[in-house]
Amino acid sequence: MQEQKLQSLEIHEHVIEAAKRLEMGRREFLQFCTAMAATLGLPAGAEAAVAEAVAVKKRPSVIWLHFQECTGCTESMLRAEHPTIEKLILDVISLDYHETLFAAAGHQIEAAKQAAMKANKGQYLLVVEGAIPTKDGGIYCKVGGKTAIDIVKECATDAAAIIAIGSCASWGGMPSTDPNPTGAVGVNKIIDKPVVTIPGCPPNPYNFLSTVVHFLTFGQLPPVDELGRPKFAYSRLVHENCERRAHFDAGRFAMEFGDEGHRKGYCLYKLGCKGPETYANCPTILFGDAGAGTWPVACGHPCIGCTEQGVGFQKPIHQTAKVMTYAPPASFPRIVEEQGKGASLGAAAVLAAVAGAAAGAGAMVAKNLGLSHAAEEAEKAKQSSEQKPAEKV
Ligand code: FSX
Ligand code: SF4
Ligand code: F3S
Repeated sequence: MQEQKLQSLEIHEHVIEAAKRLEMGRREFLQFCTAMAATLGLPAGAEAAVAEAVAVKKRPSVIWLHFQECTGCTESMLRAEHPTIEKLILDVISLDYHETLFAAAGHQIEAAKQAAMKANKGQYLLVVEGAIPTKDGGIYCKVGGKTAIDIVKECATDAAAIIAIGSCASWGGMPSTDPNPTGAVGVNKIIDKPVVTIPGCPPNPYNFLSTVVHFLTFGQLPPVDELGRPKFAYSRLVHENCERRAHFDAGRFAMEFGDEGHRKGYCLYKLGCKGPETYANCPTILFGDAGAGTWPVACGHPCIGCTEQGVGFQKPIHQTAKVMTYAPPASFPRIVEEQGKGASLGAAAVLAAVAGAAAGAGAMVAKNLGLSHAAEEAEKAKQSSEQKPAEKV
């Protein structure tokens, strides 16, 4: 049934055009839309709405501001090993102002920003990267003679939605580390509109892309937790999906960097891993598209809790984490829809909160995005030749 639906979409002219524009195969484009729908926790069939939105809808204008930060958020979007992720991001949005990426400078770029805000009044997405210093009237970060505080307020006034990208913009991040000399805070401390936060230092570009695709498909940003983080990405602890979890449960720990336990891939809890108190989908979504093992713990470094306010950049790296899942919680969330009332697409957009396993499915496709068809075929051939002797036994 699903297969048939995908086949009928494959010959849709908008899908053909979109795939061509993105230099992807039609099947690859639809796989991407299916993965995106799964990542967002949408019901079966939603990939058609996602495909239509990406293929047909007018790209939202984006005003992207930079304040106190290292530009790692932008770098993580643009430095994918293969060009696909940043190509997708730059295809689904119309980037009308971005200080790092724009060739223009000075009055020219200021004028471009004002023109974009005027032309897209009430419809543009405001993306803020970096913390906002509040001490001494906000003088520690100024652009074009205006403080970061004034710029955020000005740009937020007519924005349709606001995204704080990275831990700095979400809650102050690294610039707010004690003693926080500039009084750095997140965007939500400056304006009183809702702010969707995508923390991480840097954040995962796939989470940003999924958030924007949700906005494009449904005209609103995805459901968030009490800290403003999209639930599809931040509802599970790193510890829940960690590949070293069996070692934690069995009491096998690395005690020092480079010791036998570390070399064998044992759990990093005793080296200060904050996975047990950090909500993020790093182990399922991974970073870059280099394949398995591209996230901190898999590389042998403890999670420092970079997505978690009060943990990342606050708790010492070697301090052991508060374990929140030692005993099963008293109640678990429902994992199946009640019989009789199928969720509508609109309702699912609002309720798309429980996406732990689905995010894994999305990650698998995300991981493969950009790999050439030939490389995939070669990998498949290799796997099947490796399997053959075993079948004979
Ligand atoms: Fe850097 Fe972004 Fe960290 Fe902050 O990411 S990667 S310091 S979250 O604002 O540029
Ligand atoms: Fe993984 Fe860290 Fe949890 Fe160990 S403590 S299982 S390394 S997340
Ligand atoms: Fe950050 Fe921990 Fe993920 S350090 S990138 S939340 S594994």
